Amino acid sequence: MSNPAVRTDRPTRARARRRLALVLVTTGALVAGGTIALAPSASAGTTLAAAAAERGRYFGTAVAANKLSDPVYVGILNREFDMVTPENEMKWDATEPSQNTFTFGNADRIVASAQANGQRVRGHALAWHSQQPGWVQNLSGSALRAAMVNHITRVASYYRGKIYAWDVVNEAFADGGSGARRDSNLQRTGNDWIEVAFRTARAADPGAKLCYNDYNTDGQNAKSNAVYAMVADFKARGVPIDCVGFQSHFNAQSPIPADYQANLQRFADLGVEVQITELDIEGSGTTQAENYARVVRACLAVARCTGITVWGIRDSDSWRAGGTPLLFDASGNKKPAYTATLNALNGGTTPPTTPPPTTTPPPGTGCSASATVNAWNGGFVATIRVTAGAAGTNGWTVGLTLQSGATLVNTWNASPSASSGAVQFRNVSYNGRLGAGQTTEFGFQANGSAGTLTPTCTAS
Ligand code: 9MR
Repeated sequence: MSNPAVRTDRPTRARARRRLALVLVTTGALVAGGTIALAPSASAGTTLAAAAAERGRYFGTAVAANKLSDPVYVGILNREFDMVTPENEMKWDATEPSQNTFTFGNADRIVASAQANGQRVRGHALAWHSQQPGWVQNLSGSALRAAMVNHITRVASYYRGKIYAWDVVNEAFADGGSGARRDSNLQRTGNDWIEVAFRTARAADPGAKLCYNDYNTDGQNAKSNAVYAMVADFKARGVPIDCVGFQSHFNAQSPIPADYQANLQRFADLGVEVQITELDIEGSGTTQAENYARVVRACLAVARCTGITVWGIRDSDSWRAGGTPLLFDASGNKKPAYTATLNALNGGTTPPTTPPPTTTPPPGTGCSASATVNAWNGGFVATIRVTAGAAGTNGWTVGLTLQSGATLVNTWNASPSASSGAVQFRNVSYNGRLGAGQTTEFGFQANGSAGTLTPTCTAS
């Protein structure tokens, strides 16, 4: 987060490259005639964050402010994770305990710790029916709606530029087969409360990705179908939404759905990022380990699944401590689930979803690019699809000219040369090589108007 105004994936990847360089030095990789001989295993990340970064993803954890003085906890946190979600400290009861009086002390401690350790932050959660302070629980109608807008504005403005993604709205749909909204005081202010929350968050923190987050939406069911319909509607109408969070709290009663990956994929196909936001899986030993590996493989198989967050560090830190659902035991030792997660991130035996071409395609000029735009008043998100020609690509650059007054806020899966005017978007390390006819997508968010975007693609 060195420059929150124009963020790309580069800080994380740069960190990963530094870690990789360290691994190469410490493992004594061969350097002959200026060429590094890199066996496949030599690129394996040795921590969750490094391994995930090698795959273009983050690996995060929920953090509790009152544990930041525990050296074992902090040691694991800063060794293994590159994304942090305050577990309770950014919720409404914590940040606005009485109306218009804001308290950010504990949340600030987590953000400061993350920044000091090169980690990004997921903000959780701006609008939710639970963990509301008493004064909110006593409001209704237009007074509650105004309080919600004020809360989102103040909290998201306070952290403006410091948050990778906000869980703008949490758990707004009912369980069971109804596909209805959850009844709550917020819902009773009017069905449009969710889109008002998203528009308010965009105005307050335009550089942050804005997510809808829920549980029991991990497979295709009536609840996830209802969320899917809402996201599709928001995309169609230009309501700003960038990501959907799948909490993924699993146990015997709520196992990993067989169609977990397919469900992530169908949301991704709507043009939003998908993120696994609160992962924990009750169990132990090899069964738990294999379940963690399944989740990791599902995310890696979905190009727009940008990261995984586990809901705590040690089993003893979990909201479900009795179910020992996390990656480290109470003493901070790595469990089999940790090793399985790391191995899965490092590739394991998982077949890649888009196998790289078996021979290096000759350099060619052939690729094409097309743009789709979701605009709202004052900003837009563009998704650019790159398609390789018959020769495939070893790398690509997409050029386009932003309309006067338009400025890049945030770019994913590509590296921009400038933030306004004529911009060259260069591939990042993991999406430059495309086989003949293969496609990949990158995107960006900008302030201002999109106008007509005419991307041109050059392959190398
Ligand atoms: O882990 C959180 C726990 O410490 C709190 O007591 C609880 C209160 O509601 O919230 C837990 O986190 C929840 C998260 O904010 C939203 N999804 C479900 C999580 C587990 O309950």
